[in-house]
Amino acid sequence: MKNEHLNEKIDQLQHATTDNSGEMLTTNQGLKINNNQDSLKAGERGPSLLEDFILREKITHFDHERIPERVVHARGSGAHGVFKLNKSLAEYTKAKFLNNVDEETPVFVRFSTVAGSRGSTDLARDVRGFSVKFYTQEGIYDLVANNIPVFFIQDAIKFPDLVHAVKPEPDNEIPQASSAHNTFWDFISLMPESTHMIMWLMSDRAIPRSYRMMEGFGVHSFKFVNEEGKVHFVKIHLKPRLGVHSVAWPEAQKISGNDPDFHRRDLWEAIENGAFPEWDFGVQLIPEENEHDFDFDLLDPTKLVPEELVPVQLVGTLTLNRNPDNFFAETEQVAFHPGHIVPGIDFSNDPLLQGRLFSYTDTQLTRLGSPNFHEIPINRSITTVHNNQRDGHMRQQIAKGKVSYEPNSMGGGCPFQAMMKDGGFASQEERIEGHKVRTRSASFVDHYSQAKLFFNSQSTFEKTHLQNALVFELSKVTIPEIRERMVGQLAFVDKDLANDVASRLGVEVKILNQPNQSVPADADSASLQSKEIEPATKFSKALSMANTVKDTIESRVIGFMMTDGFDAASTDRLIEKLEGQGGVVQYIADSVAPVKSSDGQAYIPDHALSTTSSVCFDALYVCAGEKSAEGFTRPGNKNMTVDFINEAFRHCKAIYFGENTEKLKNLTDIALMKHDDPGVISADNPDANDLFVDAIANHRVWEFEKERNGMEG
Ligand code: HDD
Repeated sequence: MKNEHLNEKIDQLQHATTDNSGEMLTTNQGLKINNNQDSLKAGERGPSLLEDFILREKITHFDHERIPERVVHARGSGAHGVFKLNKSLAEYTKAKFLNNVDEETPVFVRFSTVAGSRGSTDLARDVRGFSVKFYTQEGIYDLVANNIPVFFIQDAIKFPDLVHAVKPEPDNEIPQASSAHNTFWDFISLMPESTHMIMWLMSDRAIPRSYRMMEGFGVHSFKFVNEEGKVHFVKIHLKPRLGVHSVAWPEAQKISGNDPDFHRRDLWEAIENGAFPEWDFGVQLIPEENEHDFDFDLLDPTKLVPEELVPVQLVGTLTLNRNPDNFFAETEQVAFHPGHIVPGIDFSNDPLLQGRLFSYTDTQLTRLGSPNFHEIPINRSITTVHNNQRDGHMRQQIAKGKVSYEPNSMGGGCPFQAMMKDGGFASQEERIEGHKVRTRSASFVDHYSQAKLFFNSQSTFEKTHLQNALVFELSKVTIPEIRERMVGQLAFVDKDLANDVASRLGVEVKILNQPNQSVPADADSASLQSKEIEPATKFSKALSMANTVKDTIESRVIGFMMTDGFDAASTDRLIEKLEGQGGVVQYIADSVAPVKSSDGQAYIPDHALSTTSSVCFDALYVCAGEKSAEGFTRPGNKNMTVDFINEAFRHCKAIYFGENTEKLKNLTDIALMKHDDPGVISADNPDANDLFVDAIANHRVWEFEKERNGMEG
């Protein structure tokens, strides 16, 4: 499968790829090794000898295998793919890869969580990174994006504070991969500018079902510059073809125990199975002269541009179609940088972006250990690199000749500067006038109106989840003043939200006229205190996951619960239907020993009941047959069967009972439901198979969550 997706970058990587098949073992110097089992000793039972260069080389290399993990976004997974342009943007940008329709640009994408260490769980409540390296014909363009369109802070100078606050606390290094602790909320409660981002972080966007079901956002306003020098501000979007979907928070916590690699595995398996994840690449374009047309500042990274004001134009497709050959060489060593741009793309003066432009090269020097990190195969441009930079640790390129300076005559003046018409990069000329000041623009001071816009745009169940998340997180905060201060912030977003959270935390809602501690010592703090403002845009459909794609079951995992004697004919019919639409069917049984159907066929289970959990499936089918109605029969498994179904039920998944399994259904909480629930399907309905497909595509019946959890009847 892998070789089917060759492109210029993969071809380049293959020159650096080794294959051990049929080869003899060697040292790093190419010497063939005769014994890899024993060290060289003075006598059979004597001490090992210093002379043993084979032992020393092997152990030395091993001792140095680890490199520092990323200071943020340490936990990640990557894949290769391709970007295809469907609609030319030549009117707006001269970037070639955005000009030529049907041109394909190789990409490498890395998804990540932010706060956890390299080995932490995928299902943490967290922002997800979504970095795309475009290997264009004009050099590398990196889109270093997140799955949330805004950020916590407005100025890069606060980034170390933010990260220190969210990372494990420095005295005991607890908790891992979690924002539910004192230092994070202490900081946030004193940073009103984070409020909008906090709404997103507490929403289900922060617990995605899959990397393949997340949006990507460039966050900052960047600039597009066309051939004539005309400038547009641009916000970049990636919209998943499978829709935006999440898991439930209690589910996320269990997945973290059952399969901490859940997202990594999901991405890997989807690509191996040929279910290539796809995103529409979209842009919101704002002519430079309209910069000030909004009631927020385009340079403020805590604000989004509502799609109602500027629609997203879909212009390309991003497809991931190849897993890496080696995690460390590719996914770990890939180095992204928002400053890697090509002609036709430029930076805005967003102070968060400006600080990022320094940080990313700097961090690679520590992480990858050398200014030559661009020579690591995954980081290499597909265009050739010519300059007078020389030497440094681990230099790969062999630059010929005596000349390593410019201007020169000895090298014929080469390498020479490129004219703009030949693709030479020239920064967009921008008139800047001003005093040298360390201050925040007054246009950045409204911190609540888009937080309100986000909250008000959520469906009822999404608001409930968001409230529950705040209660969960703040319940882990042990300092009452922090809880109180945070609830005071929430009151600026929505009074009912603040009241609900406060009552469940046992604190009072006080609209604290607190000093804004995120302003400089000498500033007039009142002038920088965010006012309570009504958002100009009151509702934005694109902000709610309830309005996302719900017409495909592609790559959803459906657990078939089977016991000996189950009905093969109806099971096979359903499998054919589900797999025909891209669903992934997995068998769950008493144990992994083969299960025999009523007509004597053997089915090999993918999981034993005790080795998996319902949280790892999108939907369940109880195979038809009277024995299924008894539940799994191995001692102790009957209760586990009922618990398994009940748990899927509480998490609002589609559950389908095959013929003659009513008895089992009646043992579960489903029997207590008073209303018809489209997520519970019985074989006596003639359209049962179709209804099951619809219910899986719908992702979850969140509308029935309260009733399914016995909170409403
Ligand atoms: Fe960052 C990594 C995204 C603000 C400093 N960042 C990193 C990655 C993503 C982002 C996706 C992982 C890259 C990978 O997969 O290797 N960062 C963002 C977004 C931001 C943002 C969307 C705001 C809009 N970041 C930000 C600021 C700073 C940094 C303000 C510093 C001033 N980010 C870094 C870093 C990292 C990083 C320390 C860690 C590892 C790396 O760069 O390569 O330099």
